[in-house]
Amino acid sequence: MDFKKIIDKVSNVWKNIASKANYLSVIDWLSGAKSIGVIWHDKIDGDSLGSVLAMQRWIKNKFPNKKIKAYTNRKYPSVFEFLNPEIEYWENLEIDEDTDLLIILDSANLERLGDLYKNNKKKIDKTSKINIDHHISNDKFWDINIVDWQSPATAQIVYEILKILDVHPMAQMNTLKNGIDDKVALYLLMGILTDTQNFMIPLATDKTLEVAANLIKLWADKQLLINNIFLNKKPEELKLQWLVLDRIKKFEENGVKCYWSYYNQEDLEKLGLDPADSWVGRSLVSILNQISDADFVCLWKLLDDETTVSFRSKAYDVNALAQKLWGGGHKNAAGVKFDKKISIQEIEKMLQKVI
Ligand SMILES: [Mn+2]
Repeated sequence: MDFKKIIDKVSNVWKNIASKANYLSVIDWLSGAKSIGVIWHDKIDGDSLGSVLAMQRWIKNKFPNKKIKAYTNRKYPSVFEFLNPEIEYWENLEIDEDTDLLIILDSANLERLGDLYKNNKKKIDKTSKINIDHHISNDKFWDINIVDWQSPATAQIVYEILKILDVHPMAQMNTLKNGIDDKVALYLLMGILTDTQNFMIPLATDKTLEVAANLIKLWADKQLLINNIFLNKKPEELKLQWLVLDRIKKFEENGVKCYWSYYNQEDLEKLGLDPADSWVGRSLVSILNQISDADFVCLWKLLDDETTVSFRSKAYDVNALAQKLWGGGHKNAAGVKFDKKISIQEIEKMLQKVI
């Protein structure tokens, strides 16, 4: 073990003590609220959905008399249907007027909430907010901010919080029920598996594996998640993979090596895949990241009215790069969304600008 690792361990102990105080304040806010809303960023992934469902169910278990609702403006990707998620979604969704506390999960800022924020700006601005997140780009300006960019998933932070609150006298007062039941554990494990790409990213540490082990001990069904999320592709999705791999291009600028590829609306329609389903094609950028000499890779999803690009790296800071294009995320995984179609010809020009 080198010296730096020892220093990191010691500073983590201090950090844990400091964050515990912050965790405990969450219970005061929860106890004081009558109607709670849980919201998250508009591109629903396994971590945001898992964190939301876990938080919602834990509050229901521990505070059965409180009203709690999870809201989103976008339908969750169909891959998560096996969970039968209990969330409210439709376009122009309005947050209930009686909501007196909002828990915002896995969202770096209010703009990331997308249309949900646009439609409910007044309500969201005036309501108390708890911010739980792991994006390095998080604004941290809400009433309570529990932000740890060293955590590989928001679900890992939610677990740390719920583990402490579970045995808090105020939570025990309401019910003797175990707040983290098998379903809460399942949702949290889903967040960790999906955001860490099954523990592959550098931020997945011994602590992450320990949390995952604890969740499995609490009866999270790991195999149910693996079979439904990772081993559940339609043949057409593998054909899309073939297209993406066939189109790989190398781009080098200032000594930085990038490999990129794309797929577009036409590809998806030809294959009978739903362009609105944000999960389709999602794992493909990780395959590009297998290229050994890539400093970073990116995959462009070119839809008729919207373009999203996902960046991945092994060490290169793609968050900094994405921020130059008004996006963000994490050091090794980041993304940008444009509200317009971008042509293939424009891609390298954009890359040239930001490298
Ligand atoms: Mn996340």
